[in-house]
Amino acid sequence: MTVDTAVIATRLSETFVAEVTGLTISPEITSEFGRSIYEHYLDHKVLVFRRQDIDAGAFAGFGTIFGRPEEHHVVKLRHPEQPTLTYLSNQDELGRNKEMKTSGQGWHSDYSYKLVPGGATMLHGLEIPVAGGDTLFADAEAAFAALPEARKEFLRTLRVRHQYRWSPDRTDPWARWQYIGPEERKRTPEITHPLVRRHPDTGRESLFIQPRVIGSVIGIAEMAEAESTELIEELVAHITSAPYVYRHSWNPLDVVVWDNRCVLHSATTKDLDEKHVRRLLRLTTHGQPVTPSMPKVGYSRLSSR
Ligand SMILES: O=C(O)CCC(=O)C(=O)O
Ligand SMILES: [Fe+2]
Repeated sequence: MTVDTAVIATRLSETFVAEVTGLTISPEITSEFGRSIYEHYLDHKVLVFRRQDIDAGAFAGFGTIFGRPEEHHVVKLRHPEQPTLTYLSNQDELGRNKEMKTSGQGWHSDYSYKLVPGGATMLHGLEIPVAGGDTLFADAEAAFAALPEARKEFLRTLRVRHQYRWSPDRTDPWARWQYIGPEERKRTPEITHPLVRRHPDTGRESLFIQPRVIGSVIGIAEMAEAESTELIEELVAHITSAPYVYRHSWNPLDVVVWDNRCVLHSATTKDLDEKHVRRLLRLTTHGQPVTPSMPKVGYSRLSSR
């Protein structure tokens, strides 16, 4: 773990998640402490900053610490002045359809169905209900580390088939496939990623898998469907079991950033009544191609842990 006296981070969960105290996000903080904040992000995987009464510009600028911010491909979802920001809301606004209000529900890593999946995702809680609407996080790196060596060796040989909004059963109300048309399907072809990935900065390995329906996962490549489904369910149950899960209960003005390269997350907004307004600003950064578990060479920051 890196020692940094300028930025204080306090662990909130056994294996990951820290709260950074004593700073208010600003362009100066971003340029002066960006590097040490990034180091804490690598160490803790999820960072929480409380009471950030900041504008959209400061939030967008802060996001550059965690990678190159992505502009959302749906233009009408973008913030009017900051194209790298979008709103996440359970209200009817900004062209959000009913389905998108709960689209973060269910375990996933952002944009895992893309050839280059997401890097960081950062949220700013603008309006937060008094109860409900928590976000769950699971440490897919600690979950992998805990497996027996022989199991790790086997899992390292596997690849996973992903496709945007894929679902084994299109009549399932959770099957998002039905919301996209043939053109969008063509633009989101099936791709495969290694099941065990190495973090591009730390060199640490993690499980890159999520539930089939929610997570746009077709199955394990070259494995019979029943066996593949069983393995996916077993791994997801392991990653999302109590020792590896942190529940973030939002307060207004919280900023939370997580590393999609080693962490799964899930919204819990499905049962949140619309009269309890929940609005957050969102920024994501470009990730890197998913690298399989090769020998530990060439990483910028190999952890000693
Ligand atoms: O609304 C939430 O709690 C999380 C939403 C989500 O999955 C995301 O922003 O990527
Ligand atoms: Fe997400």
